[in-house]
Amino acid sequence: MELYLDLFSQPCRSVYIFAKKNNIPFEFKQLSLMDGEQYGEEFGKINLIRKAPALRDGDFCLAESIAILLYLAEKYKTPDFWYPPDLQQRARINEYLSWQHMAIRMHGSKIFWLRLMIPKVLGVDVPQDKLDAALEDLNGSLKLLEDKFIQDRPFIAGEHISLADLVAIVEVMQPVGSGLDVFEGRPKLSAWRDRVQAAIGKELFDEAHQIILGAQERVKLLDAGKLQFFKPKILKLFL
Ligand SMILES: N[C@@H](CCC(=O)N[C@@H](CS)C(=O)NCC(=O)O)C(=O)O
Repeated sequence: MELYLDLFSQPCRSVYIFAKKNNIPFEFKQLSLMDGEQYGEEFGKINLIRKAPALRDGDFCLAESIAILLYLAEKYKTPDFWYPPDLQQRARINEYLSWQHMAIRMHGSKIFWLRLMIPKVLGVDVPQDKLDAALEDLNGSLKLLEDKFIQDRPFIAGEHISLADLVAIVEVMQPVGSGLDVFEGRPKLSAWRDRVQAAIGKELFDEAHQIILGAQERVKLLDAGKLQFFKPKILKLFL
């Protein structure tokens, strides 16, 4: 089985951590998003959506991180706590997985792009009012993560880590990669992060996040000229 991944990407990190943590055998196929490899001919045959992560298992190709996580969980019969059979626990996880795309994911990614990628690609700083508005959205999502999804439980679905926590933590770490400490002043979120990190294992957590936590330095070294294919997307999505 092949997994096409770039650990700069949050959904790639969730798939990577899940596969490694559960000792699922796979070939790591590095797909460099910054080099535009998602637009190459070879990757188009794997995933026409042209996003990472993607999976190939024999003749079977699959896109979308949540679908990939569920495929891996079912195929390799991973421990139940990741996606419990209990109706309401599973519903709680599905609720989080359904919500997060347009909330934490969208707002955390936006901060990462506004603070780090856009100044690099366009050569200009993003206006402060855009940054303030994006931060307000992210703060709103983080508050919902704490108040609605974590509440006073150790993890989103209760006593154990689940796919919901895994998908949540990788997204929460994305703005951190741009130098924004989202844990400051948020003891509940910090304590949850510590529990998720311990459940995953610090070594694996750190390995998966090494690239994003070094993003400020890495982005400085990128050649802006080679990133211009991102410009239309930036103008449409972020500015
Ligand atoms: N809903 C998809 C999102 C995948 C996605 O947006 N991947 C981004 C990286 S985080 C990507 O491949 N972007 C490349 C591009 O847009 O050119 C999933 O969960 O897998």
